[in-house]
Amino acid sequence: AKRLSGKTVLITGASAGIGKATAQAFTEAANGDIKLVLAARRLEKLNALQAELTSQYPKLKVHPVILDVSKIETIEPFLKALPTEFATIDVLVNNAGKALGLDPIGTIDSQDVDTMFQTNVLGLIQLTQLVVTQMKKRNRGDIIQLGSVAGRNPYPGGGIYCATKAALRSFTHVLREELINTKIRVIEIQPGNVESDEFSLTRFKGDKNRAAKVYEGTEPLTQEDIAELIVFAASRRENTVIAESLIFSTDQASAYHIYRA
Ligand code: 8X3
Repeated sequence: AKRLSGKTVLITGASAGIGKATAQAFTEAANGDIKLVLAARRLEKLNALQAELTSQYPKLKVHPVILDVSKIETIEPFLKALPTEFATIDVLVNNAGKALGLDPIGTIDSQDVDTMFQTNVLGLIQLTQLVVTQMKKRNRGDIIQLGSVAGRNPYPGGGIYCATKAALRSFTHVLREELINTKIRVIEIQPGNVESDEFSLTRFKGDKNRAAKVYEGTEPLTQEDIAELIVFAASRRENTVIAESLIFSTDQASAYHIYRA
């Protein structure tokens, strides 16, 4: 889309899953006329993604860079070190995030509590605060948050994950209110079950059988489905904000209602 042309898009968690699919979808939608800052912990994966994308779109500009959003103190230096060409962020996709475990409250590993809050909440807040400051100076920009149905319908076993997504939702809502007199768009995408590269594998700490069970008997959404929605939101007319978007496969109606054939 012409509306994306020449923009700089920063995607966190870009090495796999929804983040990776989002990098691909922006590239295709802009026909390569876009600049991507691909941030994640695993640089090799980002380099491979860069090679894949630029082989199809030689004009595309990609900056792969290491970032662990759970290390809050590294976020400001990461932004300051961006090459000039990539330093003005037009679209921030706060995608990095994870669920760890489904354990009942009282038995949740305290390291998991910290990791989920640091990644899904504290890292996202820090990055948003820094990027919104530059966006305010230009009176433009899109902030796209990866929320979840879990932020709206908390479920047993989701004591921490659901709380992080509810925190994200509240923070994002306040941000949209505070930016009412600007052209900055604040967008929250709330997926239900998505069979992405690593989400359930990470939740169950590598247990493939438990991860597969999440999607058993359903036809889950894919990471590409979510990426399409993100790109759709970012490519609306500049006066239009897809403020919140809850997205399910047809066999899901809430966090508690999943039809299994
Ligand atoms: C992912 C959806 O239901 O596994 O955020 O929490 S769920």
